[in-house]
Amino acid sequence: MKNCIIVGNPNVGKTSFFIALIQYLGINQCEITVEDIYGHINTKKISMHSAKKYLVSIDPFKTKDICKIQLDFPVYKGYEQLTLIDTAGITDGINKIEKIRKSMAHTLRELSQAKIILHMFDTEYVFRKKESGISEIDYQINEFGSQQGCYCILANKIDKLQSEKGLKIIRNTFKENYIIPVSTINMTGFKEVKAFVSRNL
Ligand SMILES: Nc1nc2c(ncn2[C@@H]2O[C@H](COP(=O)(O)OP(=O)(O)OP(=O)(O)O)[C@@H](O)[C@H]2O)c(=O)[nH]1
Ligand SMILES: [Mg+2]
Repeated sequence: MKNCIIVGNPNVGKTSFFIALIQYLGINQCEITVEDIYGHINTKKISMHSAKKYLVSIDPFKTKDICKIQLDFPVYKGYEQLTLIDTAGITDGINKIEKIRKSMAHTLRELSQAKIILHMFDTEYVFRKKESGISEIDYQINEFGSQQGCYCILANKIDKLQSEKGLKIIRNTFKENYIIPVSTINMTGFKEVKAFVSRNL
């Protein structure tokens, strides 16, 4: 089965987007498989409403386990089976907290096996930090994804003030890549993401 992974720095909006994309596909309740850093696997039935409540946070490093959902993804003439994967945020350097270090290693392992890569940025954060808002690990994910093929950048939080300026910085930095501006709050960009995933299945 093909898989599609959502990766990026902490707090860029990966989990919010993961849940919103599932909802956008018309799924309101699903089975989420949670894989923790010790290799324990737990499957739970969860409504998208409670998923948002429990899995999203304003604090970074909220997601430490890998969350997967298997779904029938709409393609041109029907459906293809797809595993959609939400991951722990990754940053440069070696984090002091062991659990965070292990969760990042887990994310990188999943990334190396992914067929479709959605690499997310927070446009408003990039605007605030300018070019330094794009981390070394982002460049490395970009290089890996660009070689791998089915890779696109999601420029998230485009609803925020000044986010368009952050988007411009991302576009100037990654000129060769397909970039989709997204807002999970306003539900914009989802049609384009769906089309991108669909044509890579
Ligand atoms: N304005 C705005 N806020 C967003 C958007 N997407 C997510 N957020 C907010 O950003 C914060 C982080 O969202 P998460 O979905 O937990 O981010 P994450 O990338 O999964 O974070 P980690 O799991 O910690 O790596 C939350 O407060 C969300 O409500 C968006 O499109 N627009
Ligand atoms: Mg998360």
